[in-house]
Amino acid sequence: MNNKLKLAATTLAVTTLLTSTGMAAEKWDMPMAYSATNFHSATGAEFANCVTAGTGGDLEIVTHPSGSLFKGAEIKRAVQTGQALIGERLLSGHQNENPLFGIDSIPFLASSFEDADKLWVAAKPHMTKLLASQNLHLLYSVPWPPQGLYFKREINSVAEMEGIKFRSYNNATARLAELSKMVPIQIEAADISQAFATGVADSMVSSGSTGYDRKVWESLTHFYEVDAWLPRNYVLVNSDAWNGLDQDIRDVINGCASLAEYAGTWRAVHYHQFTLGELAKNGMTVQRAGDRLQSDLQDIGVIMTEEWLETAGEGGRAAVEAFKSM
Ligand code: PCA
Repeated sequence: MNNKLKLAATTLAVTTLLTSTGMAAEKWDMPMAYSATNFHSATGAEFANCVTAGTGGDLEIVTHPSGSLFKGAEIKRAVQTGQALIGERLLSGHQNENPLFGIDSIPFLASSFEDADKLWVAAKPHMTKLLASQNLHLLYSVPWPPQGLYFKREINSVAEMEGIKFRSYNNATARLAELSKMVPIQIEAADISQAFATGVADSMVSSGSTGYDRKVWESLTHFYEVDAWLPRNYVLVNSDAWNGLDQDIRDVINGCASLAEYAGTWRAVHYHQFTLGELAKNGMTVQRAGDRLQSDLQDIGVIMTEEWLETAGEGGRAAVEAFKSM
């Protein structure tokens, strides 16, 4: 066979194969902000496989972790505008746009997995509505493990935190820094190993999971369990793209989304203890915050809760009321 003929034969064979196995009619790239090894990214990858397999390849979803397609701060806009049709984002990163996005980051309002689930149930209708008004369809949401404090030295009170450079990831974390007289610096999780290694920041509030994923023991020494809140990641779909799908495809996506929410939450619970153990194994001091530090932080929590409720609007306040009555 000459080369042209060979090419034509190969093309025909490939086309026949793809047609007979159900060729991917549509491909959606799914930007995600956190490292591939992170449990949210692993859950997202399984969700994507579930949809691809469940639709027989009619809709293929391909995840792009580590902010490789869009950085965390860009993902929501990318999905809103259709540059990506699906993506995962820490919505509290958009609290300055609407306080409701920060409902999961109010210190000590919901500080266990159980309460975080209840808060999610209470907030979901309001969040769904808000996102719908922004051309976004909310698919599923998974919590991060409880947030604790990382430092480069022993800390026993908020007074001892004065002047420390503090890595923040949303409004609430920046406000926490201000109220404790630290210096907030907003940095995406993907960039924190570098920030700590070069002294751009010396502390943060985050989960054991992020400390483990980013190997922060290379720079930091102490993790204090505070259980301040459990922020959430949310998987969003461009509303036009969602509305354009056949109902049977949407049914598959919804099924995979429920599974992902359940599996991701399960992972968060188990990953929490595992990652705290790993921080300790790698030389960090891991312990509950002392009474003084904990009560200082509770005082800050009271201020932040009041501030949030003042700005939250009816939807936010109704969600908090509904949560408290559960
Ligand atoms: N990790 C993310 C958000 C919350 C968490 O535990 C971060 O530090 O950016």
